[in-house]
Amino acid sequence: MQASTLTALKELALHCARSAGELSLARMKQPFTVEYKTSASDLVTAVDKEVEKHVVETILRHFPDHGILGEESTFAGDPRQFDTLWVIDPIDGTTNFVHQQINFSVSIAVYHKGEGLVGVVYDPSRDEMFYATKGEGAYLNDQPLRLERQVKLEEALLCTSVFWNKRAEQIGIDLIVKKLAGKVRGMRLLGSAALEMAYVAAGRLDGYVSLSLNAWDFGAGRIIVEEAGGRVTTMTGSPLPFDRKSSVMACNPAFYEELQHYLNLTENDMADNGAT
Ligand code: 2AM
Ligand code: CA
Repeated sequence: MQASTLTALKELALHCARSAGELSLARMKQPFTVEYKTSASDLVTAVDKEVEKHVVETILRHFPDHGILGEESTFAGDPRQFDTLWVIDPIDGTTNFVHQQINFSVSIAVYHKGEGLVGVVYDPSRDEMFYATKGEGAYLNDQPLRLERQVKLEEALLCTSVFWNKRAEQIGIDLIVKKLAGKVRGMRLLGSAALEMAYVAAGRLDGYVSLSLNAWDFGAGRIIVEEAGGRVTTMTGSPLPFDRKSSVMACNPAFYEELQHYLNLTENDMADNGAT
């Protein structure tokens, strides 16, 4: 890929994230409809749908042959049929958007033949733009992000998500809540996976572990953490997929090995529990 193409992708991703965030903020001030997707704890609003439509139209106007994997899009085909795939979540943390009006984000990633090229996570309520381009480092509002502090596992502040997949719940409760929370300095749960991963890159959190996330929840955050010098894999240490559900472990590199060893989770443990 040419450097000029990479720059064009980055610029468009930043533009889309900012305009999507501004649209969410504007719509938040007016009444909007909230629907249940699968249950009362799985929400979608008219704003999620409108913002995603706006982002998709903007991308396809510039790059009509690119693919899009978006949370609210009814995507019928195989995402791998496209060389270049945009993985987007118009509002990551919809429940926070509805209840708190803070702690939600726009997440936009660009993958080319499975390789993460651009990741952008924008928090419109605080006007914080986290972004990274492959090989060019990670930034928060143009300030470089670099995970240079040597953090020990017992000094780490970690974050997790609720355990969406019922069958993954047991691993979540046994390993993350009971075992890990007692080992580290503290555990948090903010409710936007993309933002939590961006915070790992920024050193506000030292690590993020979660089961059963969707590709659009971690697609951008993963690139930002890696470009900041962090480690990102599944919870069993495998490379993260870019186009399907997965568990996620993203953290300061100083304790990554110790954390993997401490959890000692095998692919069989995951499979036995139907977890990802
Ligand atoms: P969302 O708000 O875009 O749905 C909350 O802890 C995190 O989990 C958010 O990133 C949220 O994304 C995501 N999430 C919500 N429902 C989910 C589900 N059923 N499966 C996986 N992730 C989900
Ligand atoms: Ca969403």
